[in-house]
Amino acid sequence: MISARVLGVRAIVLVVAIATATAGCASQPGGADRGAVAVTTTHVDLPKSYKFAPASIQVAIGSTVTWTNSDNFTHSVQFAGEDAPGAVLKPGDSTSRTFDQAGSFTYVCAFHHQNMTGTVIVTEASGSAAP
Ligand SMILES: [Cu+2]
Repeated sequence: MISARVLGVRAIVLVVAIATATAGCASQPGGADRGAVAVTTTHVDLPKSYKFAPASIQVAIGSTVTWTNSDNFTHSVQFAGEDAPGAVLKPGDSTSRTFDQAGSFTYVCAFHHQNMTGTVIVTEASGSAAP
């Protein structure tokens, strides 16, 4: 009888462990985004080669974000729903955009959209970290 009770406790522990693991997975939609944590900044660099850094940023509503092309190639910043190629950035060029709406805005480089994608997360609360 004692062994049966121990087994029961173990079963409960196992169930809790599985539930915790499942909850952990559910909080990370996509899975492929692991490591792409949004950085709080208004400056995105385009370093060598073919990338936005950081690729995912978070800003307060009303912020102006600036992209600077530090690469040796021409790139662009084209937001979803915009005509290609969006804002074209030759080496050394920069472009800015002000975000007056909260939300998650994705963009690509129209010339290298398979390698170069980015996201701007605009939060309602100014200056504080959103949940
Ligand atoms: Cu590009």
